[in-house]
Amino acid sequence: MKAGHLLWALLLMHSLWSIPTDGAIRNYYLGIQDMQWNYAPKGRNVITNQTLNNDTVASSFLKSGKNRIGSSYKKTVYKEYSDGTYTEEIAKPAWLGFLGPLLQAEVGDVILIHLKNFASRPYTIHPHGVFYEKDSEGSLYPDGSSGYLKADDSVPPGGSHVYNWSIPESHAPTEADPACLTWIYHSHVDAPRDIATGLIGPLITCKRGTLDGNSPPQRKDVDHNFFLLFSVIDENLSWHLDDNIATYCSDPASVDKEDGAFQDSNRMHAINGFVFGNLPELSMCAQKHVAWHLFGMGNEIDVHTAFFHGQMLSIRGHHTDVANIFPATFVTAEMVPQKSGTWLISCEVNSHLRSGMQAFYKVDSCSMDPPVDQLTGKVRQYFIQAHEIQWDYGPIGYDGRTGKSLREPGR
Ligand SMILES: [Cu+2]
Repeated sequence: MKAGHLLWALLLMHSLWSIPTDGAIRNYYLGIQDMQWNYAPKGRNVITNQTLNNDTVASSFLKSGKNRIGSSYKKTVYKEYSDGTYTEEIAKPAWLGFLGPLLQAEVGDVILIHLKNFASRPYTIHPHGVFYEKDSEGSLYPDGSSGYLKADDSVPPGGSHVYNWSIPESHAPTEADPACLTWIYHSHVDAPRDIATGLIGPLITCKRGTLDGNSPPQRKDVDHNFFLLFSVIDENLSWHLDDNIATYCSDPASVDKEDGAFQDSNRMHAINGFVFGNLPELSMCAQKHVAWHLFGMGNEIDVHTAFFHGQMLSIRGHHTDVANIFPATFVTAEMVPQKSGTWLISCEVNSHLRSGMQAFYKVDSCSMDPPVDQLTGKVRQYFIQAHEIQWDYGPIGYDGRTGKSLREPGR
């Protein structure tokens, strides 16, 4: 080993182990890997139960053709392994889609991410919601750092880096916060393109005593823990766009990458990378405590209103049934489902709902007795009929501001 390399290694070891912790040291072995991803593995619109041949909207995103990629894309994602040999992959729930594995820690803990890049471009891992120093930020920008402080900024193909993150009291959930806060991690060499390519995953930081000692740790305070990314994933930004055109379009030469209709066909209105109800079932028991960790990423189109049909959510101490999600916002919602059945989660933004941003969640009774009906109020009846009417948006007939008639042509 050259003297310079030895110095780097020593400085790196110093930076890794010098943070004192009274909590656990949580090691995660993450490999960055290429994969093929299908946004609609069931091959149909599950919400309307239509085949693609009978559904012009769904097929405009999902059917491949002469100059259309269709439902499958090459992506690059984070995968978790059991140790530093990166040979045994740790399974994750199917509903997580292409998201990376769940990372979790308590206040006082240190998270060590052993990242290895098996893909063909430089990538990193950059977290939200935890403490890190310059050697563990994972973001490439001109911050004046150099030497070993720069090694985290871009991990080349075949390279690796250990990122050291911690959860000091300054980053802890407050008394008024839920037991675990919702965060994410993602690659940040070119963040918009890295994330569109698939490099994003969930992270939670919890109050002390929330996680049990199992591997992986389970939360003691809730019965179910779900993570949903609402994002119009823009495959036009993916590093693999040219690859995907070459692989999936039957006449790649006919593709015009600047064509608006082609670009629209690659904007996948997804929840965890699934569209049109293809998200594998999110199952839970009635009367149990459910934590929903919701987050958004993307562009100005990524204004999402996630409506959980049939149940009530609690967000920041308020009851609601819709969660507001914007790019890089992280929402922790709690639910105690009251009624069993299959229920819809849909983004209420019209064009998003129409373009497939919907999924099902299933509440089973799990032999839990329903709560005793304690309603003591009145029964209030309303008799409502639907009518067709003629509606006039300007009944006074003139512009109230200018006084000019609304009826004259050209006004
Ligand atoms: Cu939306």
